Parts: sequence; structure tokens; C-alpha cells
Amino acid sequence: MTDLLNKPLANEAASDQYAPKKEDKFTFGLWTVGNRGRDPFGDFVRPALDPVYTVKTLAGLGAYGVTFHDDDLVPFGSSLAERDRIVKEFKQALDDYGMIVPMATTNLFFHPVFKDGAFTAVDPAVRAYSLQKTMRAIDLGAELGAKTYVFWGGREGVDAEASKDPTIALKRMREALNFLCRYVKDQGYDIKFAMEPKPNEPRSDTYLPTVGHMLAFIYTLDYPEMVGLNPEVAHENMAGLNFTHGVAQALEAGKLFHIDLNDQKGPRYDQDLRFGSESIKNNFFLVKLLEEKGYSGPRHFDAHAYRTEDEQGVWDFALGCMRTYNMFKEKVKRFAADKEIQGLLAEINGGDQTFQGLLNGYTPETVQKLKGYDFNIDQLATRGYQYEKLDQLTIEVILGVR
Ligand code: GLT
Ligand code: MN
Ligand code: MN
Repeated sequence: MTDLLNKPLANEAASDQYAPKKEDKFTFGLWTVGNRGRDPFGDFVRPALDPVYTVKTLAGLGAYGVTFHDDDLVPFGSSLAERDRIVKEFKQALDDYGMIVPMATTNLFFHPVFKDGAFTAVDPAVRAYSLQKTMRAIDLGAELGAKTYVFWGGREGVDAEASKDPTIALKRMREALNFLCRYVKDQGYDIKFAMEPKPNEPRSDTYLPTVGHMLAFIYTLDYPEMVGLNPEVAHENMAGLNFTHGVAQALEAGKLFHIDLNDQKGPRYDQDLRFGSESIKNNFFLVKLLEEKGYSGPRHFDAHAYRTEDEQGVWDFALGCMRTYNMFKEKVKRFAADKEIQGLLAEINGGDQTFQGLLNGYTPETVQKLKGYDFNIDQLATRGYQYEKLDQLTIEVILGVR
């Protein structure tokens, strides 16, 4: 394996104002930079990356931490002695390179045993094994300091709709999460759960397909305060939804526990593209929301390099994700400091303040006033909202001419 950090990085601007820094809180899954380019039509194109080497290289690029599935770090079927050796070396690498593990998760989708799902599989033995594997993986995450534990329901769904009663599937999912919340409490771990929705792929339909579905489900759990969301850009776009609005709803409900940043070209298979490589305007508004509304968790990239790339291309990809986030962050500041834009926004949001008094909640007096008021709706309907101008100014900020 070549040690790319001993060579100059491809990016000559690596030390400019957009260069990633620890305080930016950028994190990557071991499976993201470690993605070997296999797809349903073609084999691996890149060699495996050693987790210790990954920690070192990501630290060198300015990342803050790494995340993993149990099997990304400790290969499936390792002996206990093997596990302990791997964990010890990995911990040492985290210390050596000043990296942390803010999040961990379980692989409940790769092994053939999970072909019908995990917590919602029809086979009780598979459901029981899934709990066992997850408890062991939570122990591993806790040992490495993870504070957030992600649940992506990889194969929790159906191909043959007749195979499962969807209400029973939801009950099984609830029972599993309730069980695991109790496990975390009984162990005294400082861990919260973040559920990650995805509408389909690899199954035809996945249960709890969007941010909204999952948010509603969380409040039916025994410990809703322990459970939040890990929304992913690509996944909401696969469902044709406005990702920023989904994230805003989670954030406003105090449920944005984590986030998976990447990109996607509209509703199609899950592309997990380099962050900001496609939907420039959408991602500008996403970064604006995260930066302005107090999201303080890791900016986690769940994406991978194009299949055409060699190892250098993987690090170009990783650096690109982080730099683009920082570029959006700078554009967000510019937008906030732009006098014309802010003046226009103030004017747009102003309206006739005489009506504010009628919009402060329910009182019997307000009911009387509202019922009796003679609104000049024809005049109200003539208003032009200046959104063309506002949107063009936004585009001009994003494209760098303001
Ligand atoms: C898998 C999936 C992601 C999830 C990961 C966590 S694994 O790569 O496509 O969206 O976040 O299980
Ligand atoms: Mn994805
Ligand atoms: Mn994800």
C-alpha cells in the first residue's frame, strides 16, 4: 500500500481558507473511503484499505473522526483474540492521530442470513441473531467512545408484499429498538440511537422509508428521548423529497442526532456521490440550515469515490467532500452579509403588521375580531412577492458573482 501522505496531495489549494480543520467536525465511515467499487454489474476495482491507515490518512486531510459498522473494523467471524488485537491497534491509531469515533453501527445486511431483513425478518432465529449481533456491536462502539448508534434498516422490507404483514413488521421493529434501548441503559452506556430512513434498495420497499415516517415512529417507542434521526441526502432524494425540509423537521423536533452527507442525481438508485457534486442549490440551503440553526453534531460523509478511481482518487474524493462543505459555509455567510438580500428579505417578510395582533394564538376576542374583519382579498391578491429577484440574487451568491 502506498502512503499517499508522504506525497503532496493532489489538491494544491489544500491549505487555503476552505481546508478542512478539526473544528469543522468532518467524519467518514470506514466503508466510504474503503468502498472498493463493486456494484451489481462489476467486481472490486480497488484494494481494501486498512482501518489504521485510513485513520492516519483522514487525519492528515483534516477530518475529525471515523465511524464504522462492526464488520468494517472486526471482520465477520474473527476470533475473540483477533478482535481484541484489532481494537487495540485501532484505539492506538485514534490516539496517535487525534481522531475520535463519534458514531458506530451494525452491519445487518451483508451476510446472506439477512436476506429477509434483520429485526423484521420472518424467521425468529434471524431476529434473535440480529439482536445478539447488535448488542455485541454496541459494546464495540461503546468501547471506542461512540455516542451515537445508527440504525439503517438495510433489508428491513419486502420484495413479495404478501410475505409480511406490514403492521407486524413495524411492531417487530419497535420491539427490537425498545429491547436495545433497555440494553444501552442497563449497560450504563452514554449512547443515543439515530435511525436512518431509505425508501428502497436493496429491497423493493423498505419499511419506514422517509424522515417523516421515522419521526412519527420514534414517538411510539418506550424511550423516545433516546432515539433520533440520521437522515441521508441521497435517500430522501430517491423518494423525490426536499431533503432540507426533512432535516429541518427533524432539527426543529430536537431529533437531528446525526446526518449523512452525500449527493444524488434525482430519484434513481442510491448514488452516494461526493457531497455537493450535483445539487448545488439544494446543498447550499442544507448547509445554511445546519450552520444557522445550531446543528452541532458531526458532518458525516456517507459517500464514495467513482468506480473509475484508484486510491489517490479516493482521497481526492474525501478532500472534495470537506472542501465543498466549507465553500458552501462561506457562501452562507456571504448570503447573510449581503445587504441587498437581507433588505429584500426583511421587506418580503414584513407585510402589514396590523394583523400580527391577530396571529398570537387563540383567544375568544381574536375569534370575534377575525370573524368580523372585512379583508380586502382582491387587493391582497395583487401583491408581487419578488421571489424571482430573491432567487436570482441567491444564485449570484452561489455562483460567486456577489
Ligand atoms: C450503507 C448505507 C448507508 C448507511 C450505512 C450505515 S451502510 O452504506 O448505504 O446509507 O448509512 O449502516
Ligand atoms: Mn446512500
Ligand atoms: Mn447513510
